Amino acid sequence: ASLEQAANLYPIPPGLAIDYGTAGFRAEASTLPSTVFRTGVLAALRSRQTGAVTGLVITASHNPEGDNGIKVADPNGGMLLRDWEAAATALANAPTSEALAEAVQQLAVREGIPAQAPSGTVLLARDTRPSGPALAHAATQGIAAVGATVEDRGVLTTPQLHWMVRATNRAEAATEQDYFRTLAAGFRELLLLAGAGRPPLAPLLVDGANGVGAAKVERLGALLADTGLAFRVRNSGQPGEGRLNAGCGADFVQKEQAPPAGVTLDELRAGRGASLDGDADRVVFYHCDEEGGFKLLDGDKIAVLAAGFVNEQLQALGDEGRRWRVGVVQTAYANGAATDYLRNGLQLEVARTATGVKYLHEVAVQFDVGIYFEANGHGTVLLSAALLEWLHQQSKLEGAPERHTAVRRLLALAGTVNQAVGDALSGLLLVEAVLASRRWSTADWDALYTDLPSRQLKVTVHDRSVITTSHAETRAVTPAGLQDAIDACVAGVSQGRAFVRPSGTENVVRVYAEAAMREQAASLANEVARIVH
Ligand code: NG1
Ligand code: ZN
Repeated sequence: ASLEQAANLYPIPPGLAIDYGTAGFRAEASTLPSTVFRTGVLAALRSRQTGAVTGLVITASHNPEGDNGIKVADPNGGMLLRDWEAAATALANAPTSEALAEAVQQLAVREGIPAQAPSGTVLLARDTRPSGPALAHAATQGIAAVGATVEDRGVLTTPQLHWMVRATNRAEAATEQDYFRTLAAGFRELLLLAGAGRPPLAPLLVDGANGVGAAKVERLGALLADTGLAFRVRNSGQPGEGRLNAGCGADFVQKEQAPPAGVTLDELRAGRGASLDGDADRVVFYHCDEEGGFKLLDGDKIAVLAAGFVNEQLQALGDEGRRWRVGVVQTAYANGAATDYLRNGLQLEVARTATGVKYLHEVAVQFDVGIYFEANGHGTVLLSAALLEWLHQQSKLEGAPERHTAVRRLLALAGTVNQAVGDALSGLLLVEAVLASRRWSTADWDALYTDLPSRQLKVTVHDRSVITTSHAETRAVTPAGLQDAIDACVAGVSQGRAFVRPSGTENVVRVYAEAAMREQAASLANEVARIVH
């Protein structure tokens, strides 16, 4: 009865039809209280089932300030188990409080969730959106309505909360301070191992998207000031700066291939820049190239940089090092030139999955070092438990200095790089540390391979679900004839590639095209968009 009573305070808005989607619920904020309350219930039940803490983050990531949403962190710190996504959608859409109670009952039976103890614990956080506090309250009420405990961690980035869930369940120190200390310690070690001759770190412009990441980057920077690391934060969200994700942030910069508000090309001549998204789980880099143009270094470039570094360390460990499997996981949006460089330049295994980091993560954990980044900058580097244990053993043995360095570098990487989910703050440190170790400029990094020109378009259609795909979304299965028509457009285009897929987060169909020449990529995208219309 108490669940129903509590749920009555959060009635469903008329006509609501909401889906858990690729990375949680997302909508205009005023429509969300009932959904957030019910997701609180769900996260509590998942905690009770597993006897471990789960997490909730109130955020709509790179979407406009008026939107909000909620993401669930599973006990391992990753995203909600996929089997539970349908349950999340069912609870959110149950038309009445009675129907909600019934859906909860069914879920409890199906999943074998104990009725009593353990009651469950949920860690809660939110980004800086004005609608955040009220929605956090709704989540708290949902968690409490099924007798679970909430630990409100306040304003955090999405990856910070995921990191805390993972650490808590591993019985490790799990406060925000511990998070910063762990990342910073790994970075310090990597810099130390870069040796005495390394040039000082160049200042890095960081576009905080006017979101939660800005203040967190400042804190991380303060902790590492003595290393020479200097973040110059723009779009910090302070009074006088712009609005969240408006004309700035990783999504804007990646899609527009242009500098964010508050950053000029001139400034980029003096050093590189990086943009975070609204909840700081994505990061992309950029600089001003020799011709004076804006040049993006996206998630593919980060993956290549990380993969080359990891690979080199394992090679330095000889036959024993080489037996560990390194794999890079990409989506269809990965630039063809990046895939080619990984496979043929670095001779690494490349796997391809559908869009959405949860799919990439699932494949990445099957490797000893799994590197995954979406082109949009969302990703991480995961080291397997077996590899980490071996590295710990190796670190205690005497050995050649190069060997020791390689072992320590890989161990340090596992601390610097968030092992739960993709994390923009980790991404900043990873890139700075690898560039320093290699004594590379942004231009050196960028020169590893040249992106094929590409173009992305959005097409609004009456019903995007008529498009279904196969082969990691690179082939259209329905409607009949669509794939043949796309093939006909691509035929004859030098290095041409194009695909369409329904977005999992917006009511649009996305079109992607790449080709040897910029004009060809653009016209290929336009032609394919015309077919979809
Ligand atoms: P959709 O809307 O399904 O394309 C977008 C991004 C994904 C992922 C999710 C979740 C692109 C092309 N797609 O998904 O990579 O980040 O949002 O945030 O960038
Ligand atoms: Zn995000």
